[in-house]
Amino acid sequence: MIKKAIETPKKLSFEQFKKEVLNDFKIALISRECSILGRKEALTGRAKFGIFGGGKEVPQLAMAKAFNKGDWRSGYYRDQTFMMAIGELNAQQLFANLYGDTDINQAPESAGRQMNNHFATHSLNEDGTWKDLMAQNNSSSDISCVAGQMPRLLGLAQASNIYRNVEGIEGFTKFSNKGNEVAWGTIGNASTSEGIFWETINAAGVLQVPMVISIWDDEYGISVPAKYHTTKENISEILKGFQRDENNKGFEIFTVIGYDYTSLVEVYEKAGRIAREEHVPVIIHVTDLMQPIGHSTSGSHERYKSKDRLEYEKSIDCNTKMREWILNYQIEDEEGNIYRFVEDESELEILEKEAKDETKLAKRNAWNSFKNPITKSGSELLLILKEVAKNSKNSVFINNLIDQFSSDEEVQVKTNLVYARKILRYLTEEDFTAKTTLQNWIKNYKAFYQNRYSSHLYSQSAKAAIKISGVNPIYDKDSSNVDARTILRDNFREIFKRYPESLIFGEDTGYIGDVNQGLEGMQNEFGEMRISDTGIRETTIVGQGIGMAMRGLRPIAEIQYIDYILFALQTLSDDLASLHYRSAGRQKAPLIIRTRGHRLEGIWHSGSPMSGVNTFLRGVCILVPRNMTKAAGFFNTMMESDDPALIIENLNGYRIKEKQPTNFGEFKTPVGVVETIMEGTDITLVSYGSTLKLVEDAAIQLKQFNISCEVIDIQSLMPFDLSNDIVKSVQKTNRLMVVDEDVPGGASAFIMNEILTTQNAYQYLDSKPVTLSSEEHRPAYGTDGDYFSNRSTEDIFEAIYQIMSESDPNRFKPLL
Ligand SMILES: Cc1ncc(C[n+]2csc(CCOP(=O)(O)OP(=O)(O)O)c2C)c(N)n1
Ligand SMILES: [Mg+2]
Repeated sequence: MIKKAIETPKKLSFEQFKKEVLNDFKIALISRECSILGRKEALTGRAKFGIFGGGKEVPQLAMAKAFNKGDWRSGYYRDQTFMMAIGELNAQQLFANLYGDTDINQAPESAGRQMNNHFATHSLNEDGTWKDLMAQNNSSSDISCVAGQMPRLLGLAQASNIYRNVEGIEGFTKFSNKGNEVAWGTIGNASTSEGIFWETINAAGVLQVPMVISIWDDEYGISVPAKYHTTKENISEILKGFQRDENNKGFEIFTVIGYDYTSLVEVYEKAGRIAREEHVPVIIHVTDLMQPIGHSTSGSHERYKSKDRLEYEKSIDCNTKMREWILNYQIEDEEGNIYRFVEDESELEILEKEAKDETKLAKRNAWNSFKNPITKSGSELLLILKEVAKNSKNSVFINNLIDQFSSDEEVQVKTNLVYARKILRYLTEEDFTAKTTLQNWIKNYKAFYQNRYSSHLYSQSAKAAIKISGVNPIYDKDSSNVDARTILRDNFREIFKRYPESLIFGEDTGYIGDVNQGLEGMQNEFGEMRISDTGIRETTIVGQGIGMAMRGLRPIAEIQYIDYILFALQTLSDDLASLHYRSAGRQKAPLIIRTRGHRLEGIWHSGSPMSGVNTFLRGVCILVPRNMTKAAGFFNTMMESDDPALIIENLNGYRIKEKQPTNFGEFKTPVGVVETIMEGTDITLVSYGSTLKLVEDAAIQLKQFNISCEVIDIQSLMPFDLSNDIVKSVQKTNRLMVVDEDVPGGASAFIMNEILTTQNAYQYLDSKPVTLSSEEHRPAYGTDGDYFSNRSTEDIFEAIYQIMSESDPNRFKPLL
């Protein structure tokens, strides 16, 4: 019996220490076994692809020890051991994810939507409401693009700063305990070459956020060794300039060997403490890691690693090293008693056998859970098909397909559907009960799985943007006309008052109140934590927003001009837009991106790349208000919603006069709803943003030529005209023109497709439907550059006149 505590990490009694070490080792063993068996599952075809965390087990055990409830992880595909060690992943779930099980209870990461080892915990209940994030370990949902986890990591960490320092949000106890939460990032050595890694590091140093970044260094990025990736082949060496000192804030940087269990535990404990207590970011460079089974199932590393290298890697395998350490460990107390973890190797062999057996069982269970519903449906289908064959004149062909179906061993939902749908084709000329049964079976089965794969692109909760009704602005009798920017400003003031969890940040957003003064005076009123300037770094501005929104705050991230959104497009598209979808509705980031665009005059500061954002950002509401009152209304709507949104203000609209409403903070522009701003009978003109003003002017001028235009403001490109109002207009006018300032075939093509084919307007047309867009090149500089690049009122006038002239040349003689 051990009588006294001896010197062990964390001052545990020896028995506690031993228990913890052996428990850790078992997790490492199970994790390794998962990697080995998982690889086989992919190579034998049960899984499509596999990527695993073998060779990086031990440091992840240490990281898990320093991780507290309420903390966040933002990492990548190697972290299975960590997820197991914090209790958020077991072997069965790992295999369910690998098979692509669509049952979220089996495969909680993404319910079959992502490749395996893209980890996630659930922040949301099934109805989209927040869980108590302080009562659980949190992992933000991974993305495959290496380093893509970094911008979000910044925001996850920054949320702690906000919770610690901003007044009025003390009650947000589901999300934070006075900002004591750490965001833990992981990244591979090779991925540190990505620009967003450096952008995030710099921003984290400036912002002094509680993040701990682990760099798992196995000296390779797939087949490419470190000498092609990293200057001096040493990431912590080149990061040294970020080290804090007595005079300057910065990072704390540690380097630690990846198979040295006790040093790792010590370093992680220290790192966690520094980040948590001091809100200082920490980098841990974990060296001497390796890949026991190569990079992924796409290839084998024997192709590109020399024999010597492979031998060397074996010699530094962290699991083997930990095993040796356990075996050789002994400690003596003051009375000369010797303590060991195990008496001899046989104890470890038992542990190893247990790990193997448990993993095998977990794999089998996961496979059965994946397979059973599919084969069960297959059996049901088979009965229906046999009945169909009995009744059909084409039974020879059908029986042939039934035979193929019965012997088809592929376990996929697709297999069932392929045979069912092929057999249905043989029944086009026939009518009997079994046919109806088959038709219904196909419809229901397909709908069930379609939903499993396609739900939750947008919010499905009570706060979905499309469920929030519009509220009109109210005007006094003596409402005056004011500079439109002040409408935004006064509305923002109301937002910041109503939502203490709201904040806005961006380039020139804080001190001067944005480049167009839409936030004039707000920093004075609400403080620098909430209204703040950032560095020039669009991607991490968005990352701040994503991370903070995932932790219950309501950030508004400002991208100064829409032209520069391209810098952030990767993060917006890969991370923000896909978050709710890829987590099957279990994570959300209700972030608002504020930007300004359209018409200024110059290749940049003038763009309207709407087709780009509209295509890349499915999952985000794309809102294109025609004036600042409409824009303010969209901010109010989106603050009530849990969908993310991009709101594009008109760059040339800030100094235009608009009537001042009285109900700031309350009027709401509805999402997915168009507005008819001029009624007419000859042609429907559809546009959005600043072009709309030109369309309106042209329509007024055309009145004098007896051409009556109906002008519709789209307002919301995505979602688009949910009640199909545009087709109702075309039904009346029988003519259609879409005008915008994107490239030809850009957003106008999307809009035209929606109207003609989704809304079926093609059947009401008497004239060719026309799109009028800008030139293919970017808009040239100056007034004339604009005139020759974008469409002018004259262009719009003539294009409409031309349509009318073609339909009635006698009445409308050609102009040119
Ligand atoms: C942006 C991006 N580029 C390329 C890839 C393809 N890719 C996947 S993993 C990988 C290597 C990553 O190496 P490293 O960061 O060292 O991590 P490791 O796999 O070695 O742990 C590459 C190039 C990707 N997923 N994302
Ligand atoms: Mg690597």
